[in-house]
Formats: sequence, C-alpha cells, structure tokens
Amino acid sequence: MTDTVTTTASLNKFEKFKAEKDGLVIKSEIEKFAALGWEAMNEIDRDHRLKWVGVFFRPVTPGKFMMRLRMPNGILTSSQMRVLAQVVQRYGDEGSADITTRQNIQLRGIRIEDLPDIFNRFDAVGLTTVQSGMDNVRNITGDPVAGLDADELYDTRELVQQIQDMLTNKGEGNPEFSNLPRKFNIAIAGGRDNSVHAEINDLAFVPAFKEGSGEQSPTPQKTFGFNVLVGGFFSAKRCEAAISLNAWVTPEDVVTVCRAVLEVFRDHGPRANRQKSRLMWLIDEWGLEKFRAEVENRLGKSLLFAAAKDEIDWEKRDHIGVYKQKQPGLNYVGLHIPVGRLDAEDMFEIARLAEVYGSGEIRFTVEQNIVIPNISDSRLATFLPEPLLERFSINPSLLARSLVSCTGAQFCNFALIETKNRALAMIKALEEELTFINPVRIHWTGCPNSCGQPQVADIGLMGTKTRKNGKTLEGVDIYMGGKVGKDAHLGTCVIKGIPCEDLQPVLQDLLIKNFGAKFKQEAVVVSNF
Ligand code: SRM
Ligand code: SF4
Repeated sequence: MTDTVTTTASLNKFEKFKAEKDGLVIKSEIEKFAALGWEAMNEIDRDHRLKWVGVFFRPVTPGKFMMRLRMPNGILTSSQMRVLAQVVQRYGDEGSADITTRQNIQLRGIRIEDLPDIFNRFDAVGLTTVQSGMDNVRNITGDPVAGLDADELYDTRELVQQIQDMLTNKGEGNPEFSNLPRKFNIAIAGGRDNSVHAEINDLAFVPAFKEGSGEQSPTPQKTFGFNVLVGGFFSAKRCEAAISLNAWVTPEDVVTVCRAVLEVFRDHGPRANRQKSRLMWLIDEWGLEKFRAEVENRLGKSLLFAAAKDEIDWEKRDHIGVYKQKQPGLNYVGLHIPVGRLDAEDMFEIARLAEVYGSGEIRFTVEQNIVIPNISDSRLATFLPEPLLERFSINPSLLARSLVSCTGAQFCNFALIETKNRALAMIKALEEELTFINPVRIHWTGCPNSCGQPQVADIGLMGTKTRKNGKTLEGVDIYMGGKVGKDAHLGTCVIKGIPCEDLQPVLQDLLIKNFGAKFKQEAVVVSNF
C-alpha cells in the first residue's frame, strides 16, 4: 500500500472504515436499507458508504438525502432529464436539483425507501451515480461545446466516456478504483479557451501540438495531443494550481495514462492525514521526476516530453447566448440558470425544449448553466420567445451572467454561511445601484472547501464566521485576481472577515475601483452633459 502508511494504527478513521468494508458493497444493500429506514441504519453506512453510490446523508435535512449523478462531459438526453425531473417531482417543494461546478447534477429531497425504484429508473435510461462521492474520481469534465464548436481542437466526448467506463466498469462500479486515498478530479480541454478549468484538477489534459512526432516525413509534422497537468486542487488547508507533468500524450493514450496515474495515487498516495492526501501531496513527497517515472512504470513505456506550448490561447467563453455550430444551419443556445437551481417543472420544460427545438440533447457547463445544441436556424425564431427563456435568459445582466455559487447552509453541513439565495439577492442589490461595462465573475463558496471555486473568480467570496460588536456573524473572506482561460491562475485572499451584513458597500467599492462599474445616478449625470 502506501509508502507513508504502514500500520493500521496510523490509519485515519476513513481509511479504517474503508478497510473494514469497501464502499461499493453498499450497492448490494440498497433494498435492505430501503426496508430498514434511515434512522435504523448503521451510521457509517448511512453517512459515508452510501456516497459510493452517490447518495449523501444531509444532516441539515435528516431523512432527505441528496443524490449526485455522473454526467460525462456534462451531457444528458431529454429522456434522462425527464427521469431526473420525475424523481424530484415526487418530493414536491422539498425536491429540487442543482447543476454543479463539475458539469453535473445533484437531486434533493430523496427518501431512502425510494432508492430501489430510483436506481431502476436510472438504469433504464443509462444514468449512473456510482463512485461520485468520497474517495473516488468525481465527474469527468470535458468541453461543453465538444463536437459543436467550429474552432475546437479535439472533441472530448468519447474520451471522457471511455475514462468513466474504465474507472466505473461502465457504471457498474469498479473496486479497482473505489478506495483512493482521497477524491480525485479529471478534466479534458478540447477547445482553445480552457472551458473546464484544467488548472484546478488533479489530472488534466490540455490541447498541444508536438512537432516531428508524426510519421517520418521530410517536412516536420505537427501531431495533435495533450500536455498533461497534475496536482491541481483546493482544500481548506491548501490550494494549488496543477503543474506540468512534462508529458505529452496522444488521444489514444489518454485512458491508459489516467489509469496509470490513478494506480500510482491509489497505491502510494498518503493515507495518514486526510488534510494531506490529495495527489499534490504525493508529488511533493516524491518530487515530480520520481512521480513521472512511476507513472511510466505503470504504463510500461516512456512518456514523451511536453510540447513546447499548449493551445489555450483564448479568453474563456461562457457559452450563454446563441452560437453557430460547425454543422451548417445549426446553433447551440446557452441558457443562464441562476446559481444552477432547478425545480421539477423547469427540468421537464428543458427536456421538452431540447426535444422540440433541438435533438433532445442537453449539456451542462462548469458555470452551472445549460446548453441546448442542434437548434436549426429556422426553429430559432420560435425557440427564443419560449416563456422559460424569460427566467433562463440567453442575455442575462452582466453580473448575474457569471455568478456561481456552491450549495451553502441550506443543505450543506460544512457551510459557514448561506450562499445561493444570498448570492442572488446581492447581485440584484448591486445591479440596482450600479451599471457595468463587462461581466464580472463572482463566485460564492460557503466554507474553505471551495466547491464554488472562489480562487478562479474575479471576485471570490468564501464563507467564514466573523466578529462585530461582540457578536459572531456570518461573513466572507474576499478573493481577487483569479484568471480563467488563457494564462489561467488562481486568485488570492485580499480582505478577511467582512460581515455579510456589511458586504454590499465593500463589493460596490471593489466593482467601481477594479471593474469600471459606476453608480447609476452618476451614469445618468454623465450622460446628461
Ligand atoms: Fe465539493 C465536499 C458540494 C465541487 C472541494 N462538496 C463537498 C460536499 C460533498 C460536502 C458534504 O458532504 O456536504 C458538498 C455537498 C453539498 C451538497 O449538499 O450539495 C460538496 N462540491 C459540491 C458541489 C455540489 C458544489 C456546487 O454547488 O456545485 C460540487 C459538486 C461537483 C460534482 O458534481 O462532483 C462540488 N468541491 C467541488 C470543487 C470544484 C471543482 O471540482 O472544480 C471543489 C474544489 C476542487 C477540488 O476538489 O480540488 C470541491 N468538496 C470539496 C472539498 C475539499 C476537498 C479537499 O481535498 O479537502 C470537500 C470536503 C472533503 O472532500 O472532505 C467537498
Ligand atoms: Fe458545502 Fe463548503 Fe462545499 Fe459549499 S464549499 S458545498 S459549504 S463543503
């Protein structure tokens, strides 16, 4: 097993319960739990092992579980969306869904007694939740406009599906990769704008051409492949952008490289302290050379060195609006879903729109929005006035457009503050006061776990507790300087402990000083001259 862990005594409590019973065993016990009820369940099964099948006990709403799906490349069909809608519909006002920052969806309000039926429905339409939580590989992200974008360098869809199939045994569950030292994130960028935030994944592939590695030819050949990045992650204690593995791989080698990296992490990753278990900690301990050599060992061949430059040379697109596809006469349309929250009716309606106007396909973005592809030129004029697009706009206001928020206190017990509702209210208040010239990417996250990725934002707001007049209040630490797309880098904390009740003027000030916002009155006065 690991280099750093040799005795059971030094294992943390998570490693101990994983060693006692693999999380995947839960799959065969669902009927039993459904009959037993959540209150009578073994606590470790209920609170932890169920996450191996994507079922999350919510201490904030006991008895109403969350279910996290897997959406390879963020793509689903209208029939799948309808099944997801039916599931949350049965819970009335308590049921809802959230598009996540990993191009994925989570359902809320789930009762344990309904799990057998829900899993049957998922099976029937090819949906899986397997290995989506705890010490598993999370949803694999790919370019949200893969196969649609005339400028793409590689259509990531097939590769993402192949990696998912490899690590989940085609959705059945794969015990080879169900006991990693910690969670693990994989992303593949296929376009020029790094739509997947490659830099914040444990393992990422970014497009890059290699000279002279094609077939022998008198003129130098340029072959397409990917530069490999490793070790990116956020955690409460430490955040790191991914670093180059100094390796370049062809698309054909991507799946085996994923397997090799995961095997190295599984067998050697540190397991003693969960705060120090992500891949970067192993790379720190070994050094990049040794890590790369061990990956080569597993691969059974040498890796080529990284291409001199990668092809990420565009600013990041948000895909909201109407865009021509590479297929003549077809368009993809990005709808803005405020903080990613959907109810059952919305989901049925999105499924209907995708079927009536498109090809029945729906996609998610890491900004928690939706893309409906394959809408013909001739259908656009009737699609755009559809009532749902009044709420899920193709042209939202500049601040709302880029707003991202994690789950926060409404459902997450790690949260130090409420996020989604507060984020929406704050945007509304700021837009009432100010005018903007460009979108400003504001990300909210309820605690230092950083699920809402404040470090990639123009302005990132991280929940904290703060003191004012002798009282403890909900507050935020403010991050700035996150850059996405070309030359992506992480933002840093610039202001600490602002009480949420005092946040609006602080944000106003930042928006005016750094992003060209103006008070509305001032804008009117200026335009009168
Ligand atoms: Fe996350 C744990 C929600 C993306 C870092 N995350 C959690 C849990 C499961 C905690 C819990 O049990 O309550 C949250 C579930 C709350 C709920 O009820 O929804 C949760 N994370 C989310 C989602 C839903 C946020 C969102 O609103 O979009 C995202 C689900 C993605 C998915 O579909 O799988 C989500 N989480 C992220 C990201 C962003 C990303 O992947 O780009 C990060 C930072 C990147 C990273 O992981 O390196 C992230 N989540 C964490 C961490 C800190 C990990 C660490 O190494 O310390 C935790 C806590 C943990 O794992 O111990 C965590
Ligand atoms: Fe929960 Fe914290 Fe993640 Fe938000 S950042 S979903 S509050 S764990």
